[in-house]
Amino acid sequence: MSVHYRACHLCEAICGLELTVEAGHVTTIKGDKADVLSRGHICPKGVALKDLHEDPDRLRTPVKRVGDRFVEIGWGEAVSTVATRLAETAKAHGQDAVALYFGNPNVHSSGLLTHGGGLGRAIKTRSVYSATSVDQLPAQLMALWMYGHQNFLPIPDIDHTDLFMVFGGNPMASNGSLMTVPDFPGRLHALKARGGRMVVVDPRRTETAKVADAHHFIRPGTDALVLLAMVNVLFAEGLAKPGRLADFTDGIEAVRDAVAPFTPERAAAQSGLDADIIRALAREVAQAPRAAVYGRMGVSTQAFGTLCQWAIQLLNLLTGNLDREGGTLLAHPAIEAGMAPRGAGGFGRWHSRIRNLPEFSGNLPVAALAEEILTPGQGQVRALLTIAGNPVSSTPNGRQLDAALDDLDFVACVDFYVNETTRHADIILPPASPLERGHYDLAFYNLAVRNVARWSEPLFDKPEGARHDWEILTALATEYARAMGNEPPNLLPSETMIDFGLRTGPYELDLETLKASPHGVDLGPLRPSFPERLVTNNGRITAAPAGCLADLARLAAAKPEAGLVLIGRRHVRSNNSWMHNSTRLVKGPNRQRLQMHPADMEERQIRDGARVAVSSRIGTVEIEVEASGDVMPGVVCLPHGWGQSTRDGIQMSVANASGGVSFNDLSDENRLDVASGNAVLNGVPVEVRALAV
Ligand SMILES: Nc1nc2c(c(=O)[nH]1)N[C@H]1C(S)=C(S)[C@@H](COP(=O)(O)OP(=O)(O)OC[C@H]3O[C@@H](n4cnc5c(=O)[nH]c(N)nc54)[C@H](O)[C@@H]3O)O[C@H]1N2
Ligand SMILES: Nc1nc2c(c(=O)[nH]1)N[C@H]1C(S)=C(S)[C@@H](COP(=O)(O)OP(=O)(O)OC[C@H]3O[C@@H](n4cnc5c(=O)[nH]c(N)nc54)[C@H](O)[C@@H]3O)O[C@H]1N2
Ligand code: SF4
Ligand SMILES: [Mo]
Repeated sequence: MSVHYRACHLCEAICGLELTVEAGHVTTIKGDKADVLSRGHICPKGVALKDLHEDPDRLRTPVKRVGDRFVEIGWGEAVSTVATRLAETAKAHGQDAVALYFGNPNVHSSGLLTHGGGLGRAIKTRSVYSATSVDQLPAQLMALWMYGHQNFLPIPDIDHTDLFMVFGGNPMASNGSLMTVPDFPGRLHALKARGGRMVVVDPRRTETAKVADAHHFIRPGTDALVLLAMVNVLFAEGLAKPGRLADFTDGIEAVRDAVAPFTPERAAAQSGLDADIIRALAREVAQAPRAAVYGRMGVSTQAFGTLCQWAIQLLNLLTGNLDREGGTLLAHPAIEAGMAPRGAGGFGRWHSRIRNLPEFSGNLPVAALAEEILTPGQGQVRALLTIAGNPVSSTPNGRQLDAALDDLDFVACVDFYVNETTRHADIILPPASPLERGHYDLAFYNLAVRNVARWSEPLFDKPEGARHDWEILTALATEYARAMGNEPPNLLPSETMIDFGLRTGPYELDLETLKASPHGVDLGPLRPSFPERLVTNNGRITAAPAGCLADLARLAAAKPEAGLVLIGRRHVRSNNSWMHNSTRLVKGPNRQRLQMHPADMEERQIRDGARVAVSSRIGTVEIEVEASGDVMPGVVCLPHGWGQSTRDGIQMSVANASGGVSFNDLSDENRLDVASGNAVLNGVPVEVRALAV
C-alpha cells in the first residue's frame, strides 16, 4: 500500500487529498489534514476521482467516426488527420474558418494552461471561443478596466473579514468560485466565531443562504439596480470614504454623478427588496470594521453583469475595503504567469462577424458561435476544435449549436468522453487520466484566499502510448504549422515550464522544493499591493470606466420581466455537464426537477410532482416539478449540465439523461449582457404549464 497527496482538480477549491493505492488501484480518498490551504476538506466529488479514473466509458484511445459509430485509431493517424483537415479548411476558407472552443477544465489542468496558448498561436484564428463568456467575463472585464489586468480579481479575505456579503454565489454547493476557498464551511464558522456576519442576496434560499446571518430574496436580473443604489447611499449618507485609495483613484466624482439617478426607491420597485433594506445593506458595508462584498455566477450571467461587477468593486473601493486585510485583495501567486503585464488582456479589438460582438482577451462571445457557423460568407466557421468543453450543453440555445455542428466540414475534440458536443466529432483525441499527470494550479493560486504553492505528482504512470493534454496540443500545433508551411512552435514540456515559472517568480521556488512538500508550501495571507501593482495606463485605479458609464442608459431604460423567470442551481454532487457516470455522485433523490413556488403552482393549477412543460423563446422542455418555498415567487429553478439534446445518433459515454433536460435548451443566445458579450443564463423568461397525464 502506498499513500499519495495531490490536489483535486474538479473545482476551484483545489483541495489537497490523501489517496491510498493498493495493487494499482485507488482504495481510499480522504481530505489531507496537513494541506496548507484545505486543511482536510473534501466533498463527494473528490472521492469520485476514483470513478473517473476507473470509468470504462472514459476514452483511452483516439477514435474516428465511421457512420454513426466511433472506431479506435492510432495516435499518428488521429493527429495528422486533425492537423491536415484543419489546415485544409484554413487554406480554402481563411484562417478564421477554423474555430477553437476552450472549456472549463482548461483551467483545471496545468498542461492545458501551459500549452493552450501555443496551440492558439499556431492556429492563428480570430474564431476563438471559451466558457468565459458563459461565466466570469464581466468580472474579468472589470479587473481589466479598473486595475489594468484581466486577472486582477480582488479576492474576499474571508479569514479576516467581519462582513462577507454575497450576491449570486452559492459556495456551500459550488465550493467557491473566483475565490479559491477550500473548507468554506470551516472558514465561515471561524468568521462567525469572531463575531463576523455573512449576508446573502439571492432569488433562492440556497444552501449558503441557509447558513447566513441574513438572506434577502431578489428578483433575478435586478442586482445592478440594487448594487448601484447601495453606491448611491454611500454618497448620499456621507459614507463614501475610500481612505488611502483616494490618493490613486480617478473618477470618484464621476461615479457619484452616474449613480445619482439610481436610488433605493427605484431599485425597490423592480428587485422586490425594500428601499430600507437596500440602505441598511449599504450602511452595513460602510460600518463594518472590515467588509468584503462578493458577487458570482448569479450576478455575472445576467443582463447587467458588467454593471453588477462594477458596483461590487465600487462598494469595496468606496468603503476603503479594497486592497486591505479583511477586505478584498489581489493574491500573490508563486507563478505570476497569469498576472504578467503581457497577459493583461484586451477588449473590443475585433468583433464577431454577424452580430458585431466584442472580443475579450482574444475570445469572441460563445453565444455567437452557432450563427458564425450557420451564416454563409467570408469568415464563416467551417471547422471546430474543442478542448475540454461541452458547448452544446453549456451555452445558450444548445439546440441551435447542436444542429449547427452537423453543418461543419470537420469537428475534432480533445476530450475523454463522448458527450453532447464531442459526439459530433470526426475525431476525438483523449488525454491520459488526470491521476496520471502532474499538476500545478496555475489559475487558482491567482484566486486563493491564502497564498500557497503545491505540486501534485502523478499517482500512476500513464499507460503505454497514452498522451497528456499538453502532448496532444504540442503534436497538433506542430503538425498544423507544418501543414500550413509555417515554422513549428518550440513548446517545452509542461513540467519544465512550471519549474521555470516558479524559479523566476516572486518567491524563487522550484519544482524540487514543491515535490519535497506534498502538503504544499504556505506563502502567507493575502496582503495589500496597490498602487504598486496597478497596470492601468496611468498607474491609478479607474473608478468610472467609460464602458460602465455608457451602459447605464440601457439599465435606466430596462423594462422588468413580468412573468416567471428561470435561474440555475448547482449541486455539490454534480460538476457542470460531466462526472455523471459516477454512481456515487448521481445516486439519491432525483435532483433533475424544476423548483417552483407553491403560489405560482396554484395559480397555474400545477400539482407537486406533476410533469410540466417549460417554454422560452428557444424551445420547450418537459420535466417534473417540485414545490419549494426556497425559491421566491415568480422564479423557477433548474440545474444545468443535464439532459441529452434532441438529436439522435451516436450513443454518448456520459449518462446525462437521468430524466433530466438541458437548461440551455431554454436559454436564449440573443440575451446578452451587451456591455461585455456575456450570456444571460439566469433570469430567462419562461412559461410553465401542467402537462395532461
Ligand atoms: N444554464 C447554464 N449554463 C451554464 C452554466 C450555468 O450555471 N447555467 N454554467 C456555465 C459555466 S460557469 C461553465 S464554466 C460552463 C462549462 O462549460 P464547458 O466547459 O463547455 O462544459 P463542461 O461541462 O465543463 O465540460 C467539460 C468537458 O471537458 C472534459 N474534460 C474534463 N477534464 C478534462 C481534461 O483534463 N482534459 C480534457 N481534454 N478534457 C477534459 C469533460 O469530459 C467534459 O466533456 O458552463 C456554463 N453553462
Ligand atoms: N458542485 C459543483 N461545484 C461547482 C460547479 C458545479 O457544476 N458543481 N461548477 C463550478 C463552476 S464552473 C463555477 S463557475 C462555480 C460557480 O459558483 P457559484 O457562483 O457559487 O455557483 P452557482 O450555484 O452558480 O451560484 C449562483 C447563485 O446565483 C443565484 N442567482 C441566480 N440568478 C441571480 C440573480 O439574478 N441575482 C442574484 N443575486 N443571484 C442570482 C442562484 O440562485 C445561485 O445561488 O461553481 C463551481 N463549482
Ligand atoms: S471541494 Fe470537492 S470537488 Fe472541489 S476541490 Fe475539494 S474535493 Fe475537489
Ligand atoms: Mo464556471
